[in-house]
Amino acid sequence: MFDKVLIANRGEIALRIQRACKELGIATVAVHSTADAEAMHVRLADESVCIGPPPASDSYLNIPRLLAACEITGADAVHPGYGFLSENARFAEILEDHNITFIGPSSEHIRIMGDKIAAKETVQQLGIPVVPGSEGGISGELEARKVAESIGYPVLVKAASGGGGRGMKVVHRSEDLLSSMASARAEAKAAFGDDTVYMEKFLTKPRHIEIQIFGDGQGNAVHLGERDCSLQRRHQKVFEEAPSPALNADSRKRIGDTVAKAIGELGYRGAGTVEFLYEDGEFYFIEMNTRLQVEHPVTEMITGIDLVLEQIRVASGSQLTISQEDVTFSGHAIECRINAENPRTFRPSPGRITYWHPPGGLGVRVDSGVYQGYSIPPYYDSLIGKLVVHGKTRNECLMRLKRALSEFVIDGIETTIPLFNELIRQPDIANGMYDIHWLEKFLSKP
Ligand code: MV4
Repeated sequence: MFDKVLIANRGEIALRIQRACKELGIATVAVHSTADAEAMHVRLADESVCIGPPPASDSYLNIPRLLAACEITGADAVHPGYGFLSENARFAEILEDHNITFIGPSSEHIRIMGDKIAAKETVQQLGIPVVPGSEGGISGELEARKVAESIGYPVLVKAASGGGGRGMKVVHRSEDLLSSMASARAEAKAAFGDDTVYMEKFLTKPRHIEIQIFGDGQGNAVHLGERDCSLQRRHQKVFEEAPSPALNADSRKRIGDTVAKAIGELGYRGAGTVEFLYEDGEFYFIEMNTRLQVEHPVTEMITGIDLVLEQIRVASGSQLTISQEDVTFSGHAIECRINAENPRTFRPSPGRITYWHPPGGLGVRVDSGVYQGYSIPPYYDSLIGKLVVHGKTRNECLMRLKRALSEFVIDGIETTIPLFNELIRQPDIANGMYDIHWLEKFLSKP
């Protein structure tokens, strides 16, 4: 096991990782920018190192500075959290070259899944269902026409280096195909320096359902069920739940077993998420995330498995101690992302928290990195906390969520809490009847 872990992140996830380290008896190193000197993750760590000025490119994303912090403190492993360098294959590789363990998958698996075409080919070969479309990238106009005609309009042109919704173009009619392809290519070139694009059938009203998986890099892998993350705005998730109101136990087991088998064969190590679109009873792979995700607590609440603790264990060379039969699902969990933002426009609202009273009680978990009197700096993501609620049934979970939201008081800044108070009173949400477009439609109503 490691003696000392450096956490290359900030905010609630840095605290979350510290908690797992503490339970394992591992010392923690916080890194921070000058803007984060007063942050909670710095106060709670055993040691801290200032790694640069506020812009992330000069601090949390700066590999030489992070390496220096490892060197100074003698950390033997790095946990990247989510965002920042968590899916940077080069960072994982450099750490390994310096005999520091990257708590995550191999750099090779990060690289494959970062290339959306390679990812799709890889998982398809392992038996995971994918969206019908081009085989690999599209080179010529003739090929584009052929593929579009064979899968039928509407089609979606996606950037190979994209992901998370960047660099996509919907094409409704053959007349628009070539011009849309050209603009998708130009956008991809400008954004990622790579104009490779591929084509898929455009699914018009899917849900976003992702399967949490966990492997030990030695061929063993389990799935921990799904999360329904369909409530999103501009590709930012807002509200996530497990199990999905759209799945039954049979379809959960079928897709879960397929994914776990594939991930085991791949020899994948650590936590990962296989993202699907789900429409008319069918699953279609879109992407795989090779990191711990923001919404991982939803899975922890219904399985009782500490995902970060398991990440650290397998990174230190341990085999998976859980088999698929050991994974049991209990009740329902919902996460609301508490952002320092206007609840209607989502405009960031940094500033001082003059009053902070989080909810408590049975089945209520608040993961946050802030405190009363803390000033939220304007430089980073506006997520300041996550309210995660568990109940025996979805109904009990919703009742408890309503109660917890009513207890939550945050003064001095705007937050997304009022939006959640509104959402849980919508019949479609209460009934679990929503797709990936529901939230934006709701927000566009006067
Ligand atoms: C799609 C799609 C419809 N059809 N692919 C957006 C983010 C990226 N992960 C994939 N995305 C989509 N891919 C096909 N073939 C619709 C989306 C999409 C979406 C997906 C998940 C959650 C929210 C979304 C919002 C808009 C579009």
